[in-house]
Amino acid sequence: MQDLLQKIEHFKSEISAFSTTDEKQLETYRIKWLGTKGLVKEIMGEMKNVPVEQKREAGQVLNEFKQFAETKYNEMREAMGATDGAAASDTDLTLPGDDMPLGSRHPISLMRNKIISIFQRLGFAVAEGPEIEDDWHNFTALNMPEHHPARDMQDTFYVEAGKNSAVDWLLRTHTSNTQVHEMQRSKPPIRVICPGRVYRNETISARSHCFFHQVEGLYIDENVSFADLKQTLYFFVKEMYGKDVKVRFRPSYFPFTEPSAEMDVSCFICGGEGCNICKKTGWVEILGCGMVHPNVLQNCGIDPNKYTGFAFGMGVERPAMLKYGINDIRLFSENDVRFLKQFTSAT
Ligand code: 2U9
Repeated sequence: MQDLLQKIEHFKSEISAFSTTDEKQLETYRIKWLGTKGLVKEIMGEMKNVPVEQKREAGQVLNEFKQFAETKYNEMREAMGATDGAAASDTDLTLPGDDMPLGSRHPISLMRNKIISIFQRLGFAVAEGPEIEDDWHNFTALNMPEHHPARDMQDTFYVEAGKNSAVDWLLRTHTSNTQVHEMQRSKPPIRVICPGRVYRNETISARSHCFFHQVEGLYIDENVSFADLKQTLYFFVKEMYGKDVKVRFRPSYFPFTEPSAEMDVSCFICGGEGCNICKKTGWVEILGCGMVHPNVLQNCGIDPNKYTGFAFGMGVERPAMLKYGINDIRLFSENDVRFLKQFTSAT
């Protein structure tokens, strides 16, 4: 017992003599005296050697010593400006809170939203559909006969179906499945814009990926003509690329539209002079379009003798790459925060 008291006196004078305003030294103090393997714990352990009749007195002395070491620690900490012990009156509750850190929009979302908002102003509604689709909604309904090359295994990711499945399931190769669902679900007039992710079994490189994004549109009503298609797309181009861009249509082929066309705009990088982006042609292809094939209307339960319609489709990645100067399509899906945080948080 005498030994214990002497030791405590010795420790107390060591603690009294110590003072610091340095965080590291304070932490060293904490570990030395108050840590799980510190001297306070150690000396508390000596209680077991104290004779029973002296245990009460020893307990008091030890507890007092522990408080002494703790008080010293708290005093030094407070003197260094630690705030967690601050009294309520020190806190100004009228101060505005800290700003919440805001993320940024993905460049694909920014481009998709820009495209969508232009068509929304023309009265198109946004529709979304499933990414896992059956063969009928992705191909058959769209006038793609069973042995059409676009159905080849190399282009389409098929999903392994249950043993007794009567249908082939796949990852949609375009968002056109959504328009098919819309046509089945409602009657004309139909005016929808269908954004979403699509999948194709292609080798991944800087230029192409096995999944990418599209925005497609569909307008069906009585007397819808190719003139309506052109007028709608002219408006889109002016809003998207500026009023001075020129537009041209080239005849094309898609199984689901007839006639079909591809639309180019005068190169918005070089202004038509000829550069790498337009491959010195002065024109950049931006979308495909056409009048909905009567077979497609029929397949989806719409009378092709009463109604006509136009459709169009465009990729999102390429315009986003041109707008933001991105040279590798893989950056869009790698989720590298250093890449993502460069884009605005606006819609
Ligand atoms: C229905 C009927 C017709 C959608 C269309 C295109 C032309 C087209 C491509 C552009 C670049 C796909 O992302 S891309 O590779 N799309 O050229 N898409 S017409 O036609 C439809 C859709 C649905 C019911």
